[in-house]
This record gives sequence, structure tokens and C-alpha cells, in this order.
Amino acid sequence: MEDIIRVAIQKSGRLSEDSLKLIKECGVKFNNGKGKLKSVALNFPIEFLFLRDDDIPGYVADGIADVGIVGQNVVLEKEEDVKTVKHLGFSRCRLSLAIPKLVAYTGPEYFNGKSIATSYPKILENYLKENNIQAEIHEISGSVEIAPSIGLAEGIFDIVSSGSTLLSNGLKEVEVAVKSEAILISHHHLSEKKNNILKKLLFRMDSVLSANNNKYILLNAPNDAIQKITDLLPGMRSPTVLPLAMEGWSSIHSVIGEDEFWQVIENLRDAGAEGILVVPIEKMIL
Ligand code: PRT
Ligand code: ZN
Repeated sequence: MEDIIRVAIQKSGRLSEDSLKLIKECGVKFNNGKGKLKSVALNFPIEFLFLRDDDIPGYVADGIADVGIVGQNVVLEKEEDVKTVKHLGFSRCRLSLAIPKLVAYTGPEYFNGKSIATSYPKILENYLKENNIQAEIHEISGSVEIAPSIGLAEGIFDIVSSGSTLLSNGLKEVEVAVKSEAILISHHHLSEKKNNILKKLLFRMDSVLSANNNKYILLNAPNDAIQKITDLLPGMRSPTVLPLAMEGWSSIHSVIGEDEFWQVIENLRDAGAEGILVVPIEKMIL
């Protein structure tokens, strides 16, 4: 099994779709028919294991799987000895403390002497320790958000994404303890052969993730606005400037980040840019 890496991904759940999409965008083809627990890729030396997310850190720590895709929250909770290789940017969420909406909140010390229900007892314990709070932790495996209304606990510590689950259960988020996203983890001691395969996979992932985080932008500008506009565009090196058929005008091409996208567009318009086109990038080789 030296010439292949085993990659653990979630069998079905919130991470599955984006994990599979990322793998496919890396050009790796495989058959993940329903009910399959493992599958060998057809055109890349990878074998996939489809697992519950909670089991992924343990399998990677033990070397049953060489790498895995899982939420940081699960890695933190399991406290297994694995290496974080890459942040993948999907399944973003946070682990937060919440209390009934109508209860007045005074700050973290509010939780002193209170009981808190959670499925993440270790992360909560660490948070409470760091903040010098003495509270009682009630570990439950699911439906944490109903705990206060049935009298099981005074607060909860759970995953929050949009916040609508808290809202519909009459709760409010009062402290964010940890932020989480999907990450690629690996076993600490991979053989050289496996490491080389992982490097190839990482190279492809980087190209896909950079492409997803960036857009290609084309715009027209009067020549006297070129300097101002190129100063606004970061680009991979520097923007491409091409003369237009119309005298005194140029076309400028560049790459801009998704995060700064709207602000840059507004600034470009103010600087005199016209006919702005923004197109997705399929792959970006850095
Ligand atoms: O079966 P398996 O054990 O593999 O899956 P699972 O049921 O344990 O996990 P799953 O598939 O629900 O979630 C997998 C991972 O997705 C989590 O470990 C997080 O890293 C990430 N993630 C991202 C989320 C959410 N967003 C999320 N919103 N996991 C859970 N939720 C739940 C949360 O528990 C709460 O009930 O959604 C609710 C809150 O959502 P909002 O949008 O209402 O705030
Ligand atoms: Zn799980």
C-alpha cells in the first residue's frame, strides 16, 4: 500500500458534497456508489474511505488512513495526534455558547455555577478553563438546542452557522469560542512515497482553491486612467494592458480576490473603468 494514499472523507453529511466536489475538481475520478465504504480512484493513486466524520481523526492518527477531510471542530474535540495540512474554506461554522433569549447576559462570568449542555465537552472544558469559569458540563449527543427548554441545562455550547436554529429555539448566541472550517489532516509520519503523492494532490487542491477564491476581470479605460486603475488591481504579477481599436482607450485584464471583490469594483468604476466583465477561473496555477 506504499504507492497509494488512503483519504478518509465523510460518508454522508454536511462535509460530503464539498469534499467530493473538491476531489473531482482536482481531476480525480472514482466511483462512490451508494453504500460503498471504499473506492480506488481510476486515474490517481488514491483510495477513499467513506466514514463518519467523528472517526476520521482517529483513523488518520492510527495510520489506517493517511489523510482525511474533516471539520476543525471534530479534530479539536477528538484530540488525536494529527497534522493540519490545509484549510479548505468550506463548512464554515463556529462553536458558541447560547442562553435563553430573555435572560440578561452579563459576560462570560454569567456561566459560573451554571450547567451547559453540549456534544463538544472537551472544547468547552478548554474554553471554560481559559476563561476561568466554573460550570457544569452536560454531555449529550444531539438536539442540544432543546436542553434549556426542557430544564436539562441553563445554556448550551453548540455549532452555529446561520443562527436560525438558535433563534427558532428561543436562544441567543452570547460567546463564540472557536471558529471552524473543513481542513485536510494527515498522519504524522507518512513515507516518502506517500508524501510525494500527497504533494501532487496538494498542488491540484491549491490550484482549485485559488481559482475558487479569485475572479478574472476585464475592463475598458481611457488611457489617462490606466495608472490609477492598475494601482487598484493586485493581479498575479501586474495587470495586462492592451490597446483598444478606439483611439485613447485600453482594455485591462487582471485577477481579483473574492473577498475584496465588491470594494475593488466600486473603486474601479470611480476611477473611470467601463464595460467591466468578471469571469470565473477554472484553475489557477501559482
Ligand atoms: O454522520 P456523521 O457523524 O458523519 O455526521 P454529523 O451528523 O456528526 O455531522 P454533520 O454532517 O451534521 O456536520 C459535519 C460538519 O459540518 C460539522 O462537524 C461541522 O464542522 C460542519 N458544519 C458546518 C456544521 C454546520 N455548519 C451546522 N450548521 N455542523 C452542524 N451544523 C448544525 C448544528 O449542529 C446546529 O444544529 O446545524 C445547526 C445550526 O445551524 P444554523 O445554520 O441554524 O445556525
Ligand atoms: Zn459526526
